[in-house]
Amino acid sequence: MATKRDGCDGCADITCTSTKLILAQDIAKNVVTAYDRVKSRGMSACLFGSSGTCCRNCNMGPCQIIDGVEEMIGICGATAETVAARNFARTIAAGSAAHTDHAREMVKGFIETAKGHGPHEIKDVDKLHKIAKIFGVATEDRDKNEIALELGELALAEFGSQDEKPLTMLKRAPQKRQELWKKMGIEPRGIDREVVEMMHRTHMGVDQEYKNIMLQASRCALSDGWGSSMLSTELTDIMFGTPVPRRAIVDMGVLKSDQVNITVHGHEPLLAEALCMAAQEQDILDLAKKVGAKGINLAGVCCTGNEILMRRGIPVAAGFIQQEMVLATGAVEAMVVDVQCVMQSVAQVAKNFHTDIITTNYRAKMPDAVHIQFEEDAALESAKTILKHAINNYKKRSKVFIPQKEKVDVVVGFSHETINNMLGGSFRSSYRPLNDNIINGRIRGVGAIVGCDNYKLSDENHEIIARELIKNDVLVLATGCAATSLGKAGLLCPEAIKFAGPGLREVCETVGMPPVLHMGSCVDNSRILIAATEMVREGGLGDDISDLPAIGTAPLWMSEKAVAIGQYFVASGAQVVFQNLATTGSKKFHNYLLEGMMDSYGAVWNVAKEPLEIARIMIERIDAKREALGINKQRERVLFDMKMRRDLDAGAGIGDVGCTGPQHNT
Ligand code: NFS
Ligand code: SF4
Repeated sequence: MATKRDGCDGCADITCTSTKLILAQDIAKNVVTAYDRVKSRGMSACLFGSSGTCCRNCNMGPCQIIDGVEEMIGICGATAETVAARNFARTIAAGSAAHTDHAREMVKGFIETAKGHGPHEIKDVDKLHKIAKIFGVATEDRDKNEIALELGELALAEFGSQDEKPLTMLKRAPQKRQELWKKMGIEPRGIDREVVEMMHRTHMGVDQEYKNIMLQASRCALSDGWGSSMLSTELTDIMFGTPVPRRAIVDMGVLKSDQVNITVHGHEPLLAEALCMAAQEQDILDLAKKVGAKGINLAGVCCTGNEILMRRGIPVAAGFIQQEMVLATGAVEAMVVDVQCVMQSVAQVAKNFHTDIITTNYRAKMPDAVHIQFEEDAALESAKTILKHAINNYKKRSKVFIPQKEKVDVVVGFSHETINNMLGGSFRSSYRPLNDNIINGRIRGVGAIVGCDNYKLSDENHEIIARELIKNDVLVLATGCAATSLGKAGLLCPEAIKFAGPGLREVCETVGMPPVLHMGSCVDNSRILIAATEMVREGGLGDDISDLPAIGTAPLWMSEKAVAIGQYFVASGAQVVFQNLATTGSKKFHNYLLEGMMDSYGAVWNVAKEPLEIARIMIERIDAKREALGINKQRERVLFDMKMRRDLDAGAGIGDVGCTGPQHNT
């Protein structure tokens, strides 16, 4: 069993200053964290598990396969490549399922909103019209709720569709990519169906040809990226507002010593939005006063944090690896959780304090937590019940320690629409200036840093990669816990342009944007697909996503969702770099991911351990694309002429938006 270290002696591998400060406190002395568990396990993992060649898909096994050793294939004859591909594909199916179940809830919430039920309303009518058009829903002379209802029902039908016709959002992709998917027979049909087919095909005795397994894995992943995740992002934007740039704070120091602190952890913004609304109601504020608190302080953890950060400017207290630490401050009255990335250990950490873990979703319960079901049809009432429970805990609070390192401002809210407006101006918004600056070489290319953090690897890796990229004039897009980590590192503010290379700095300075753009939560990686498509459509950078000087990485991936994202990026033509993949046990299959997929998709998976090596691969791939496009020569420095400067100045830079600040403390 893992034991707690003395003080902070063993914290050398923890890079977060706030985490170190908290763990060094007396009040945290009995807190056992995942860092301790990583240490006490000695980090040794089963060789077969970590190389992808352990199969327990039937009861003749488990079979541990050794590549190339004849007597070490499966009892059923399954080879290393079959088993590794099946395991990899199942990881993708699980990741897609998580995004899909989340998205389904958002679409159902959207339909209820369109019906006029619940506390929310249709906020972004422009986007409603845009998405309605994609779905063939008439918009002229129609009430917004009527349009939304028809759209919502069509969207919901895509989950269970049994038609052979491709998902509607696929037609947003570049024409050439759509044709490729069609030719390969991997256009996703029903969103749920692709997960079911993936599970079926990886069942004992079904698909036993690794390339064929990966065709379905691509279709399943595409049903996530261009299906469920994209629906979730777009319909959530329509309901809660498309993010616009705003300033906020990211750190555990956002907890307040004189307020009721409630951290919202998980993924579905319906719960978080309802909590934000309920926290502003007078009866709730009165109750907080009655127990002696000055107010209610909501703070986000993980992707739910990113959702409310992007749309409301509510601070993010912690990314994935700080979820236990935020409780170890003793300052949290309740951690309200829904689904995904919530570690079972938080309930044990909470036991050291007055904190309650409140589970809210019937799908996700936990021993030692309090369950208060969040009823979507009575969202505000449910949210109030949850808040009241938290407020009542305030009186039980004893000693707290809130780390007060210098707080770092972040600027967030870079939806693909924002990027469009910022660069092109709101009246003639376009990706033209971005494309032009890539073509003339001021911006070398685009690098996406996405995904989780992971206790087994240093949190600093995100920062090292991002710094190296921006230093080399690569514009960075970030989502998920990677974005939180880059925010804490101070790279999400316009001041970070001092770390950028001269070309990128010049563009960012003129527009007033940071060199690292926070695009949202993990489902919002679908925004990156649209941004990439817009760049293709704008012209001058090839005619498919695979032609763009752009590449993604999820260096500290932990969740199965990250692998689903990786595969939908690759199947969409965007290369990815991961720190490791559990596929090395089959040479054939591993090489297929790293090289073989290039012929089919024009993109592959890359693997590199060290952060600087990851950055190097990203820059090399970007340069290779520049070369193929014939724009590598233009990188000799071009100074802005007055016309270009004026054009960029006309963009809706963050200077125009100003600081909207958090809206939760009253
Ligand atoms: Ni993405 Fe979000 Fe974070 Fe990773 Fe988990 S919170 S959906 S999976 S750990 S980025
Ligand atoms: Fe072993 Fe084949 Fe069963 Fe897998 S499916 S456990 S390889 S017998």
